Amino acid sequence: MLRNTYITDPEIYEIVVDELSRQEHNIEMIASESTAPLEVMELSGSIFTNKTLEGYPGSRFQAGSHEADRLEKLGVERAKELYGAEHANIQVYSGSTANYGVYAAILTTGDKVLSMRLDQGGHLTHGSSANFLSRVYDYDFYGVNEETEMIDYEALDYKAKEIQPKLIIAGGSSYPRLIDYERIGKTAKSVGAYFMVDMAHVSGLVAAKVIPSPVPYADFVSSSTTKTLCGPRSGFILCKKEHSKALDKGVFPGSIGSMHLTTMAAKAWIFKYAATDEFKNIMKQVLINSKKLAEELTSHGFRIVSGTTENHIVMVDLRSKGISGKLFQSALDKVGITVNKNQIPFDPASPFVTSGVRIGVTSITQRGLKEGEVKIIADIMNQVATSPEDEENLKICKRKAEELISKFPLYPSGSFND
Ligand code: DSN
Repeated sequence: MLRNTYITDPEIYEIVVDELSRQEHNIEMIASESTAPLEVMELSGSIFTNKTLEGYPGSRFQAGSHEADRLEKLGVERAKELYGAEHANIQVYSGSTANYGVYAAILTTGDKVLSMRLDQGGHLTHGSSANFLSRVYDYDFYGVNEETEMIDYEALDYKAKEIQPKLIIAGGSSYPRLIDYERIGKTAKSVGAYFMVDMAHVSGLVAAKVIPSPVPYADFVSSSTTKTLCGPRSGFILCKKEHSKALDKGVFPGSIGSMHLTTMAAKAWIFKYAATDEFKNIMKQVLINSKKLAEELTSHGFRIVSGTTENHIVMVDLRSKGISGKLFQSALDKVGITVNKNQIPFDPASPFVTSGVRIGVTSITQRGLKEGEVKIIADIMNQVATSPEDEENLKICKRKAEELISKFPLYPSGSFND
């Protein structure tokens, strides 16, 4: 691995090798993460790094685009085929820039946008006051019902009629339930709004057809490729044919410059792989593992937000255990289980402390862990939560976690030997 860097920059080499070791020896459960197949890694660092290119196949701003044109056309066709979409743009660099591309395509300064609150499951790029776009567009928000902790569709509909937004956004980063895309699509239609779904978190589950797809109902579907899709650090957008010209213009030159052909190649690869039975089986197991985790944690007295999960995310309310998300995240980190603190709906704690954690099961499922191992993880989590500041307890838990994960290699042995 990194043969040349090893010679020219041992300092950087060592950091990367240490990160490989960290991932190998830890139980990675950040819901936005997955383990990229080796091909995705190879392609992400390919010779295409050297190529600068803007525009679209047949209309480029730089010469020497023949191979890149072939690549982009192939990637676009594969994305369309995988998701049954009428049009795809695969130039964006991430889920965030995918969203920016859609905004650039259809919005102008001051336009009203209705999206899901960040602290109830939405995303930073959907209008959070911390994001610069909150100063460009006029965002308003819907959320979840306080009792069910599921999207309050009636309130959403009411709000849409009241504010008459130009765009309604569904999807986000910490919503553990399925979303009724058809229903929100109808609301959008009834007020003459565009409907965009940010499916970044669930795009692998959608590709594998183990949960419903937003594609038939949304004008635009944005996504990153690193989460359940298990691809490179990048993004893409799907849309209806009627919006294709506006979207492509919104992406380039509207919101990005030259494309990243390295990750574009890796995206094209993952779009093919995601149609295989191997990938579909992993996604099926993701759903089984997340349900199992929710059940096991419940049996240990944790409260699961909305009572269960219908995707790869388990949102855990820690108040019944009398600990904060910050403390639990840090204690689990010492044990070698990586999760992130996260606000839960109507959280009295700040985003820096939080009453909850968000747990994802994609990476562990890719490594081959099944229900039996998920139960062991839940048991360890419970033992950590019982005495999160007792170093002896954490040492015992760490040994258990290491013993478990050591049986499931991150990559096949020898993958990085060269
Ligand atoms: N939105 C962040 C997350 O879900 O973790 C990064 O994608």
